[in-house]
Amino acid sequence: MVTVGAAQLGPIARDETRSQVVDRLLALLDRAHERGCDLVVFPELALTTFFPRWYFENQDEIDRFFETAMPGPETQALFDRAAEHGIGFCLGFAEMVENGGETQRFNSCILVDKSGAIVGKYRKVHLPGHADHLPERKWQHLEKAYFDVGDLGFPVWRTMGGIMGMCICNDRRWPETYRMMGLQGVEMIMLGYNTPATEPPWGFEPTHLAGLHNNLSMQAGAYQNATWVIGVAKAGNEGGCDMMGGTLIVAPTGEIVAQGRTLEDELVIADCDLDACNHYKNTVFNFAEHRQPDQYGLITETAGVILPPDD
Ligand code: ING
Repeated sequence: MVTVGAAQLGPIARDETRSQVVDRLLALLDRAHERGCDLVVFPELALTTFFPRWYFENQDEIDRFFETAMPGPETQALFDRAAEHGIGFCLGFAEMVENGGETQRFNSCILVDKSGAIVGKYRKVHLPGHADHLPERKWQHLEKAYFDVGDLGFPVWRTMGGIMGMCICNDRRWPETYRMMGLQGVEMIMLGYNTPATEPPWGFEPTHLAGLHNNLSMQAGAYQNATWVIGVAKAGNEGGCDMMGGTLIVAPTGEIVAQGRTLEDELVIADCDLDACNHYKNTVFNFAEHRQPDQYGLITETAGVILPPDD
């Protein structure tokens, strides 16, 4: 049994300092401790505002939002408090690394165990939006410009008494994400998201669809891979842009067992029995027994659609 605290964040202002944000994360950790949580899941880019919504002229303006060390001077307090409480956590942040003389930038998250050790890292694979500045848009969505595509695949780790995996935001909309971890026996997938409520990257959509697509994606991923899914929002009005809430905890049955209510810092808690995955993993979704991978070639052979020949 893992008692999970989905630690939703309200808006983070563009000029909010790292230590101001870390203070908010510490308050959520303390509350999680009071409530007996084993694990806390923070959102995507939990240390800064969602900066890809703006176009920046030069790189050093963008780099202000990145961490060059994790833990760093301002985030060490988070690791210390979590270890003090004996709570593991998942944290999303913008990661800058030097790799063979080249600077790489990723939309990343880490999994830290109850001792404060980093046991896993994931780098976002599905980067939505557009690579070029689109001045006619009310909001940009420049993740393709600001981040490299994640290069760590979809790993899982044995920790917290189970098999844990992570993904980030847009990843949750792609069934491949869940299945890659499902094929490694994952029992809990943690993810954070920053999702505009009314203005997706391509323009207006009826507002009720944001919630439907959020829940649909994660409930399907959970059920079809017999895993828990923890989805945690950065919510509220950030710099004028309304971000959806909808933080939720989904059981391997696909049922939502706990849901956020607000657009602010909010801890959503549920007792997650990892053994609840076993029924479906051994029956409906016993992959070894029922899947026919030799029939699924297209799924990895092509990125885009291959239409049938014109008649
Ligand atoms: N944000 C959004 C997400 O996938 C988006 C992009 C918004 C896609 C609305 C579809 C609809 O939730 C990030 N950061 O990936």
